[in-house]
Amino acid sequence: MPSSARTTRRLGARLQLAEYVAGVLAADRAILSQAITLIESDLPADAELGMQLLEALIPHIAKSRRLGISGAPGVGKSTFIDALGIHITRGLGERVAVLSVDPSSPISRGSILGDKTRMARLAADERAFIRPSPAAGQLGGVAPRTREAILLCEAAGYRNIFIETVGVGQSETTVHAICDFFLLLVLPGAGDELQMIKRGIMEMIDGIVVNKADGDNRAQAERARAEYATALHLLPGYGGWTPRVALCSSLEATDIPEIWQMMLDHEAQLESSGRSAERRALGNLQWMRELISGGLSEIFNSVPSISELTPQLEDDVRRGRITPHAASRRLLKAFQSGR
Ligand SMILES: Nc1nc2c(ncn2[C@@H]2O[C@H](COP(=O)(O)OP(=O)(O)OP(=O)(O)O)[C@@H](O)[C@H]2O)c(=O)[nH]1
Ligand SMILES: [Mg+2]
Repeated sequence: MPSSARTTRRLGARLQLAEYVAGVLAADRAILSQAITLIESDLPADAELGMQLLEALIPHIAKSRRLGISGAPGVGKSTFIDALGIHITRGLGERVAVLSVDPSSPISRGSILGDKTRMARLAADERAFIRPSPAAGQLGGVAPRTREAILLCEAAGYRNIFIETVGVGQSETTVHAICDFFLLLVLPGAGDELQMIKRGIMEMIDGIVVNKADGDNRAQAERARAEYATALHLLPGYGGWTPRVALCSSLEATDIPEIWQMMLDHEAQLESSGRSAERRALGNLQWMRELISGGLSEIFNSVPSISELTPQLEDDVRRGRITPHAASRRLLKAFQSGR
């Protein structure tokens, strides 16, 4: 390595493109992590280098299993991923990458630390790569660059990629578009969550795990499973797949092989019905549209008259002096004449 590269690494600055490429392809976890930091950066110079890196890696990207794991805070997502990850690495000899998305709230500072300790066994396994990323205020429940991070992990040869997100209602659409299998973790007392699921996200779910089905919770968990199964049964399913419900104690690592088998069954079913490629294709389409929306708002906000007008109009909307509709029309008009 040239001495200049050593210096930049020591300073925590950027590496050369070739170093990133070689490091990611060699599955060097430190460099993979730095590569994700690069693609998460908003600095223009990083954006350019990040783009070059992705382009250089595209020919090496192999299809992985992308598993989205969502659920309310504290339901046990990290503990579950630790147990499932260990089953896959130690039990099956395959590699696992975990991208856990942190909602960047004050509470979440604890949760990043919590994630590290709750995935302690997996973190110590050399076949695993764990990377928390801030969600940076995105409603999607995914980090702004989760898709790019997935591609980097795929280029590094991770066959299984888990994406841990906190379920916030709306997040599921995006997570669903990114993943091949969307798993929702719930607690034994079904109630509220069942209502939420019925209202909006039922169609997104490929499987439900009733977690913490241990000790005194077991009987209640059984009842919850029956309720969820009834609700899921009303769905038409797709590609010949009907979502399933499983019980699990992540703490005691029970039923983990069965839950992994559920994903494999789903994979086989969607492959045979041709829906697997379709789901990826739709996800890519959504990604392109999101990139266009993002690009358009950048162009919009870079017009001087817009940056001048926006703070005042936002304040007026907040105070109810102008309707959101009228404010948006004024801004769009200013945009059209300002270009
Ligand atoms: N009894 C029991 N406790 C569990 C189980 N799974 C997780 N827990 C506990 O529940 C708490 C939260 O677990 P986490 O794995 O951090 O939950 P999480 O969903 O990742 O939480 P956030 O990332 O903060 O949203 C911890 O105290 C775990 O030990 C389980 O199967 N049974
Ligand atoms: Mg967690």
